Amino acid sequence: MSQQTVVKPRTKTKTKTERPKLWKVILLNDDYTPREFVVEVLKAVFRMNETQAYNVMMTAHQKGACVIAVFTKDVADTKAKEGTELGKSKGYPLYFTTEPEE
Ligand code: TYC
Repeated sequence: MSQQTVVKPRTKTKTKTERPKLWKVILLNDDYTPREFVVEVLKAVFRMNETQAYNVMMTAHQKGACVIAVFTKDVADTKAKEGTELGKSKGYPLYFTTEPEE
């Protein structure tokens, strides 16, 4: 008795779901916001400890900007706004911006 293998063609289509792009939150340096205040904002908004916050603040201070972390777009926008608003509430030009990750 001969055997035959029947191969059925695939009919279902698989949809590949791409992961959402992540966005960087970037801290920009300025000449007026006190260092200690920048550290407090980083701790409050980005849940950093004192050392992490100090290092990020100093990097921005020395290089002009520092990437803080990456988030989904919504979260990145919200956190950047929160940080910027905290500075504004004290009359400081502290500024956080966002940018898509490559
Ligand atoms: N450059 C500010 C100062 O000398 C401190 C500072 C650091 C401000 C980082 C903003 O993102 C910043 N007082």
